[in-house]
Amino acid sequence: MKEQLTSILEKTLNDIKAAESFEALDSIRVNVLGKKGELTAILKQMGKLDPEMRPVIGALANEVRQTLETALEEAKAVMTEKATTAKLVREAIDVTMPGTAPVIGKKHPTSIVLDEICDIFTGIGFTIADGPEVELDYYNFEALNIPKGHPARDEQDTFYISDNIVLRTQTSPMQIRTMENKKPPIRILAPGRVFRSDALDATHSPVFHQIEGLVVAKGITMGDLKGTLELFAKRLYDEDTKVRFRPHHFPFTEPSAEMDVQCFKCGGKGCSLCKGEGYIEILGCGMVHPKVLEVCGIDPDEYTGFAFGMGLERLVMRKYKIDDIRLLSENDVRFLNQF
Ligand code: 2U9
Repeated sequence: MKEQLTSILEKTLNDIKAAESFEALDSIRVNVLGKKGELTAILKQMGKLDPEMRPVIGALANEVRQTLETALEEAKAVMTEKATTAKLVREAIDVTMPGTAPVIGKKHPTSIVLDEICDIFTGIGFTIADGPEVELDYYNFEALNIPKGHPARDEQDTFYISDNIVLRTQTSPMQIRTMENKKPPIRILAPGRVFRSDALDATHSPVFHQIEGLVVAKGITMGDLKGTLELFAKRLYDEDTKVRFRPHHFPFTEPSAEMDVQCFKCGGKGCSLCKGEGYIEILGCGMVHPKVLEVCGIDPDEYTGFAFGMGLERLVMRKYKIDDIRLLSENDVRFLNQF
């Protein structure tokens, strides 16, 4: 029995050394030290021994049990240490690595130009006016000297909600509403969405943005109009930008004009951007028609004013050389990420 105990001790110590997992250690513990283990089986044969041998073998058996339990604990501790170290290495975070920058939104090119233009005019004393997109025919046409049947109505293909309600075709109605409710001096900028029943294609959209301006006070002249709009062009493009005014006609202004800026790409020589003209049209303007002042209760003999209007997408497309207006409303991030 002594030899059996010694060989169990040697074999099991070797098995413990060779074990590579907690499960392996556990099965050694069960197979040797468990109720049905090898050591327990030997101890059950103690009754067969001579009485004087029992204490000797019992002591040896306890010593073997103790040695094996200590060996199992130590092996488990070493295995635990190794597992912890491996986990720490595996899950280590290099805190010196640069963080992953969160993807942030970008300002839309139309908003960039809109804000630029609003800043220019608020910077010289204009206030921003806002108003309804669904408008009465009166404010969109009649009050602007465009009575029913006037050819200007045909030019502007209009979305009619009902006989007297339209989707506004320009932001002028806000200016009428302001003149009805506010005594001069008036200096307002009216940006906003407008609607025309044009088919959507590379250069037309049924929904686009307009920015209109209105100044009404005593003694306002065409010189004030030209000076204000020239300053606007120089701040929007650059100080050397030249402007020119060409006579035009609008029902709500008299005299009327269109303002061109010298092509910022070729400096006036003529190129693809300005189609060889050397100048690019950016807005329409004129002195507010006396009938428009009158209909708002402003005496045209006491007050005069000027007004202007520009298509925002047109300016954005020129500035960023965008050849398809649909890109400005399709929310394609590959396009928007460039700004
Ligand atoms: C009031 C009186 C007059 C606004 C004006 C224009 C000239 C003009 C177009 C530019 C391109 C519209 O987007 S567009 O198609 N507008 O050329 N607009 S004067 O005149 C007003 C506005 C309000 C009470």
